Amino acid sequence: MYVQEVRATSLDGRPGPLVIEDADRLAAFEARVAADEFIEPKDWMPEAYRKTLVRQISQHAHSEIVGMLPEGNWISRAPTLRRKAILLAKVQDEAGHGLYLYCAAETLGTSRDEMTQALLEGRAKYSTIFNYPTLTWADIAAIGWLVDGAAIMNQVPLQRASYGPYARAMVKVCKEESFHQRQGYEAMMALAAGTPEQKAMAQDALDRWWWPSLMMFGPPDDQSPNSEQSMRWRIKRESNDALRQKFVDMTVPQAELIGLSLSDADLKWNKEKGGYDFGTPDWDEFFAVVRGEGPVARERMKARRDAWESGAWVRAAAMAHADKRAARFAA
Ligand code: BYC
Repeated sequence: MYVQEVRATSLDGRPGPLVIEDADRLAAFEARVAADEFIEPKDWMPEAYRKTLVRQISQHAHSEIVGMLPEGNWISRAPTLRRKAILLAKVQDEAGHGLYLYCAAETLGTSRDEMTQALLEGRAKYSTIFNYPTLTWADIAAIGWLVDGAAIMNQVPLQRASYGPYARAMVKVCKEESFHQRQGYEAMMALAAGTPEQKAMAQDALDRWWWPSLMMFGPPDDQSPNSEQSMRWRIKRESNDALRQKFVDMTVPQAELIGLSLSDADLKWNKEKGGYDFGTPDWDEFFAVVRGEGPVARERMKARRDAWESGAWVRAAAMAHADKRAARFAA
């Protein structure tokens, strides 16, 4: 039997213990991935693959849950009953996405408690986009249109991720995100066709959310330490830059159609490339937000911490109830 030493990475990015992997099993695993077979929870997998998945899926789950905060903040201030009903449904969907994703991550041997602790202690990340404030109603429209639009672009390829539970969770998530994107665009369209003040509010929201939306796809490919391995394992199917380009190409005509402009002097159609050239996001800002220095990062983490602490009695009651039922069945 051939063996191979693999240095696993811990959840917070520190080098983990040396793991001795069986080279035959590793080769069989890589062949299955290359043949586009799904890897399932009980299948053998390299430790580094498992850790990478826990990192990405848990961060994805945290993003869904933290992402409820900026929108939830506007439920009571939605301008009409129809908009309120739509926003309520959308925020509930995000909670559902978080739950499917936590469940998918749990199939890899971690627990909800461990993942939550990693978030609350700053060892696990959530999407940079949710560290920006929602100042006006138009921000809610912009989030639906741009943030959910970027999320779909990123998540459609994840439906073919090599890990079965993650890929399958993405199928339902993508269907719902598609509705989210459309309702956001429709709300933005209504504002852009409204009074001059409403149109100015829509334009202001677009100006503030455009660049952070481009940052959602992650750092440029040449500064993305995880991409190469994740692409080889077919967790990621397309690179950060490729998805960012697709998002720009999809969104520019949508902005034009409703008479809004994108705040990018370098934006122009490139005939040879068949896509738009566009400016460079402020990557220093991106890395600062990733480090936890975003404009409302403290408020977001405080809200999560408070929710976890004030929900402790609910978790304890649910566990006590489950224990009682188990004891009754065992008797
Ligand atoms: N924000 O090597 P890279 C939603 C980190 S929620 C924060 O390219 P990777 C919604 C990255 O983690 C949908 N951190 O990493 C919800 C890595 O650090 P670590 C959210 C970021 O993983 C409610 C380092 O930078 N979607 O739609 O190969 C309401 C280097 O990056 C970000 C997902 O979570 C970022 N934007 O690729 C409305 C999608 N970008 O972990 C809407 C799933 C990078 O090594 N995730 N970093 O310490 C992914 O597809 C990938 O993880 C990423 C990054 C493309 C984001």
